[in-house]
Amino acid sequence: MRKRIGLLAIVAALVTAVVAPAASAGSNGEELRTYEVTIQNLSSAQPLAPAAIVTHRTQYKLWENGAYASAGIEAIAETGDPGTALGEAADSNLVTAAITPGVPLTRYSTTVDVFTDSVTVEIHARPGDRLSIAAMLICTNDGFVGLQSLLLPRFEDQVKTRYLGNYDSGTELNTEASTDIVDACSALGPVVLDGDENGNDDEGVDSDGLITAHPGIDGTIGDLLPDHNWDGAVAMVTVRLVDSASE
Ligand SMILES: [Ca+2]
Ligand SMILES: [Ca+2]
Ligand SMILES: [Ca+2]
Ligand SMILES: [Ca+2]
Repeated sequence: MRKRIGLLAIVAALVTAVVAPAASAGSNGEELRTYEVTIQNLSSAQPLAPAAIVTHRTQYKLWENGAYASAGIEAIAETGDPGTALGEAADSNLVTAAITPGVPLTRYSTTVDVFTDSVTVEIHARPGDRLSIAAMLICTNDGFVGLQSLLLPRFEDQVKTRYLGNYDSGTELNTEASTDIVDACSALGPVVLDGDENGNDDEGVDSDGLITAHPGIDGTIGDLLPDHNWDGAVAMVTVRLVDSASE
């Protein structure tokens, strides 16, 4: 029983804030649509932290390849917590809804305690809205999977499926050292790291780079191993319009 509580506490540390929907939508009389969003972990190497899922107008950017990470994306990439990013999104009048499923995704085809490798949520959007997603690659210094501005399906039962890209937020050096990696990597990852549970140093290894494609895990320079490296896409999203005229 002690082990179970320990795991849940470690995983709960990934989410300090459960943010309500931005919910400014529909105030100008536009109908809200309801979408079903499923995120699937495809990787046996990397668990994923709770995602930030945002519906928004075209001009809004949750994150952008080649740009600086926002404080919210830095927090997602370094700690796994989507709360700051969701708060930033909810403050924008370009955002319709900003939510998190509030659960991590285990590695492909595995279950750890109450957690599994996919999650489905419903989210509201306005006609013409886009969908963006970011979630930490847990066994990295500052890696995340991201979807950028997918145009939502227009017709009921129309399904869109996309792979998420793997990115480095540019905000922490890739030491691959256990002291710099969130402890949930041991709890949910492919191997228990030496030295965990020992926290997560984000300050001593700060960097000031841009968001780029993630170079992957070296597996020899720190405590991370080749087992933590991935080949291709780590996550996939499936989006379906389930109700074109919600309140
Ligand atoms: Ca940082
Ligand atoms: Ca980095
Ligand atoms: Ca650690
Ligand atoms: Ca760190």
